[in-house]
Amino acid sequence: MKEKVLVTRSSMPQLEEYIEEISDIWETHWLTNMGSKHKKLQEELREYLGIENIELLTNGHMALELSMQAMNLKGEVITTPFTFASTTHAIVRNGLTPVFCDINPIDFTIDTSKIEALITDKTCAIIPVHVYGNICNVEEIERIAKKYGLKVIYDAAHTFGVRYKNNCIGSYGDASCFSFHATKVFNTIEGGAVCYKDLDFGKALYRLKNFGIKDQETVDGVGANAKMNEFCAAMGLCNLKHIDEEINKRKQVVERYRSHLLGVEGIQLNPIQKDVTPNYSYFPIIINEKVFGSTRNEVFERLASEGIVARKYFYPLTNTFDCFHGQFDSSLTPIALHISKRVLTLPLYADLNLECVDNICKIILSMKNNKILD
Ligand code: T4K
Repeated sequence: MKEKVLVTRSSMPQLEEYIEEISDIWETHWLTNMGSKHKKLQEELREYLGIENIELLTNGHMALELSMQAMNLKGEVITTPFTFASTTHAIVRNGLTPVFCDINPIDFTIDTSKIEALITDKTCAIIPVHVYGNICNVEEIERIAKKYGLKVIYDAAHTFGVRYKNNCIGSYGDASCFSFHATKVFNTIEGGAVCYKDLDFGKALYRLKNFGIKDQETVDGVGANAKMNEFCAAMGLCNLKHIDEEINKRKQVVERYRSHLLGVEGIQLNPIQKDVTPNYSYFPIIINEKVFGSTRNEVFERLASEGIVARKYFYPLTNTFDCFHGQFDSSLTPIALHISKRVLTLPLYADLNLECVDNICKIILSMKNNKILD
């Protein structure tokens, strides 16, 4: 049977490289709780990203949850529903109320022209998402946040290595939360990090990731456990050595997709953003069925029948999730609703064969003008 092509595949170092990196753990028996690999990875990331403050955590979700907690946020938070469950769940799990702002139809990030109308006297923060590695309008968000005295926490789960005007994307806002999950451009198996400016916030975050423990006899916060362990940090140290090469390989894949799909009527591609150094983390396409002649779901099914497992990231919108029992009205975010019904994220990873990309595009293009819809 032909091997399936999945939406992504984790990047891994050579086995020998990882074994070498973890071998001293068998001498030290130091497995977790901010050990030497944790410290080394933190240092190396600081240098690689060109950022002053970074805290490592167990995953991107805890990065979000604990960042909100460390800021002691209360009330309403403006965010978008076109994202992974994590963003909205982190808000709700902090006892905060998400107020959903629509996205813009070009890069699918928060539509900054619609933020101010959603601000009330209960609004405490804006939590925008750099979705697919596309960066939000950070300058406009900063202007609004300053004007209304709001905190800004970016969900930067997709944006490892992305730079804007040559600055690390993590240097914008009060905090930026990265995911180092297995499916991400840079992975530590499971992992995450927060880049931040305020040192007091950093101290609070550090405590929260370690049960609120200040020292062996003082616990001054009700913390969680979100410490990155040494095996995850070791994976990060190995993967970081190859990250530029990995991103470059992803670039080749993206360029191959674009060479086939750019300009095809009824297919919208992810934009190339001005002044942005991208990381090529996802390859979403938006299928306008009326022009293309097949729906997103038909293309999804057809690819699946050929063993190609694309994904509908991000469908359904988080404001339609069953767990919220109809609490939110997705018709108030019409662009997000429209895009979520038409988006398909195609397979993308560093070692994806370029002939495979040709084949995926051939299948998609064979579905053009399948039928004319009214
Ligand atoms: N904010 C945003 C905007 C996010 O997208 C995410 C995570 C977060 C916050 C939270 O960050 P973390 O707490 O996860 O660090 C996947 C990932 O699990 C999730 O990290 C990611 N976003 C989301 C967009 O995608 P699923 O449920 O689609 O994963 P799954 O298991 O279906 O895997 C997708 C494909 O990845 C598989 O078909 C094959 C490949 N894969 C998967 C795993 C688990 C591998 O190659 N290796 C693996 O180990 O959520």
